Amino acid sequence: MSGQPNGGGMHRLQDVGPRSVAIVGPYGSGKSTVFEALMAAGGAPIRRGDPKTRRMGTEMRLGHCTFLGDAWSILDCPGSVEFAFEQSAALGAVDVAVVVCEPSPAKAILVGPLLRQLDARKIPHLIFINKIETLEGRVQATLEALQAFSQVPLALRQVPIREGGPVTGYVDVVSERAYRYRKGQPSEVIAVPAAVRARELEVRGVLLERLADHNDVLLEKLIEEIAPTSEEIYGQLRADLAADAVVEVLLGAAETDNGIQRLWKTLRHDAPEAAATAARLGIGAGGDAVIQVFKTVYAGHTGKLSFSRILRGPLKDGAMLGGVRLGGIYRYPGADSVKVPQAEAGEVVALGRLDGIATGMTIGAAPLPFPTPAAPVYALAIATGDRNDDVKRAGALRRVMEEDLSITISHDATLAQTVLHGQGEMHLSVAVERLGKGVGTKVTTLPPKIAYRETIGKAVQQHGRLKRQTGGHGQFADVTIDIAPRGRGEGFLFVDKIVGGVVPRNFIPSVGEAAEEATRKGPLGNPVVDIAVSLVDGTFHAVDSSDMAFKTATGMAMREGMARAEPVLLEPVDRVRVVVPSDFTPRAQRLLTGRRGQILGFSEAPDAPGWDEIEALVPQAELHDLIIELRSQTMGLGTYRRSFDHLAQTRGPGR
Ligand SMILES: Nc1nc2c(ncn2[C@@H]2O[C@H](COP(=O)(O)OP(=O)(O)OP(=O)(O)O)[C@@H](O)[C@H]2O)c(=O)[nH]1
Ligand SMILES: [Mg+2]
Repeated sequence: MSGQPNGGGMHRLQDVGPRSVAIVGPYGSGKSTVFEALMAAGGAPIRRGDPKTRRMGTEMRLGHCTFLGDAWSILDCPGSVEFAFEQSAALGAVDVAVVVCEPSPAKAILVGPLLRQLDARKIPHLIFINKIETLEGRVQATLEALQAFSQVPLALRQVPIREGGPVTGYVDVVSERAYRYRKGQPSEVIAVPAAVRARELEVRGVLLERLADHNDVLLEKLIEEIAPTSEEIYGQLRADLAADAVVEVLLGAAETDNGIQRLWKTLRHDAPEAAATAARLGIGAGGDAVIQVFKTVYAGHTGKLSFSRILRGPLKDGAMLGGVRLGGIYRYPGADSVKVPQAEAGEVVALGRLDGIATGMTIGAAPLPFPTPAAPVYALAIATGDRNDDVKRAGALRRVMEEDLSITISHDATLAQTVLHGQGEMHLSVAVERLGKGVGTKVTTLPPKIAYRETIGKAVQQHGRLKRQTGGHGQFADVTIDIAPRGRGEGFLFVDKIVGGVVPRNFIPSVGEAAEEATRKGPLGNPVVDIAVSLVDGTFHAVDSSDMAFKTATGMAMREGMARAEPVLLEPVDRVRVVVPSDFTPRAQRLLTGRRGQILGFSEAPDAPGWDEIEALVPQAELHDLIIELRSQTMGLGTYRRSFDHLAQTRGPGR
């Protein structure tokens, strides 16, 4: 091995304690490949390129390894927007994040939401431009495209070397050493090629300028054209990363291990120590262990596992955490977990049997912030199975929600349906699969039913009469009611207009109740809304009249009357706020109008410069698969929120 290029700050590297890193980035950028390459370089016996894990990542993966004597916990996060909450949750559990992306300016926009989140949460991060051998054009173009989405200045740390064709190596602009990639081996040191010398100096100049923004000594040296020491550069890089003041941008190709040693060394030198992260979160040293749970999993044999960041340690197995006795601490040195007696501050581990302790909870200190899942954008009803499974199913549903806070469940008694809400087809299919395991049978799903309502188009008067002679005494009641439409949203109203006691006082409430009960199912089969029912006349019998008889007579009058009153189907219409990068605004508008949407307007999205928010009124019946089309037309970036707005007259579902 060549000498330690990063000699600066050596003494600090003794005993920094364990640290944690999250590998994040858009779908398919190579995060799992980076994870595996880092683990392998850290001596972990991990299978590389397992097709099972190379399927679209749907769940976070945890690994533990050691690089040059430092212990690391690594989180491999899924990249699909449908699993964005996994990334958000993981980001709160680490000292540093590595944003993996592709060397393509056109794809930089996919990293935008993540960079915005990292800046907003002040999470130290660096960027790893992966698949560098596929680079076309200049890396500078990708850098500039990425910069447009980062509030914090980006600084390229490496300049690619091309010997005629694709990228074959790089110059590290801090050490000013050149390396040629070798497949599956550490890169070899070569002389800095003359062709990249000028570019290297330029990129180094930019990096130094960025660092000098936060360092007067460095700034003075730059002005006086004195070369800063490596020590000064490394020190400032570390400080700027910790403060999220500069984002280092590294290059590589994880599949062939290229750039992985450089990435590891950068993490080792520049990532904040766990104590600094704890301090950033307001957790002081000394005292009982502090943990935050960021993910819960029900694993077959181990039972409940709470993936947690240890913010203050040590944490010993069997310790009391929030009144619960800890039943197992697990690390993941390879594909399988191992049980350990103790874990240290800075680690991410799985904790066993923390009953009653939920994702997001902080134990041992005041609650730390935890991200809130995005509003659901896709829903599926689950087919009602065997009644006997109800209890089992309720338990399984609860666990599905515990395992994934971005899944919610609603139950609509009127429609007799249970609905799962989440972030998309893939997201829900994972949840449904888990649900199936929980109940022990395959769970089938269907599009949720729409909560149609109905009302009437005109006022009618209706007479209803019950006269029955059965055995002993009979049943008698006679009512005349007016049924009239009311304004949208005004609800049901019962009015007593009886004069002269033609219907005795004590029977009148029963008439009101029966009228309201009759609105549960109107002539079109839906609940009836926005009508007024007035009792205007009636007769009674001193012996044969009863509450029951008046209810029956009213029910008959309601059924006949409503059917004659021009029943009208009403459909729920939601207020929808679609958020897309502004380039996609016209498409999103077309999509909404194509779904019977009425556009109310659009404006710049709050907290998302360059994005628009389009507001529209759209019938719920058109929203079921809106997210699928929206994503397919917006590179997966578009999203929306919805809330019920009003009921509108419609020709019905069979239009
Ligand atoms: N050309 C090239 N392809 C790569 C490189 N690294 C990864 N890939 C490929 O990129 C694809 C996606 O890799 P993954 O590691 O699964 O990507 P990911 O970011 O984990 O994907 P998700 O978890 O689904 O978001 C795979 O086909 C990899 O073989 C690389 O350095 N060069
Ligand atoms: Mg992956």
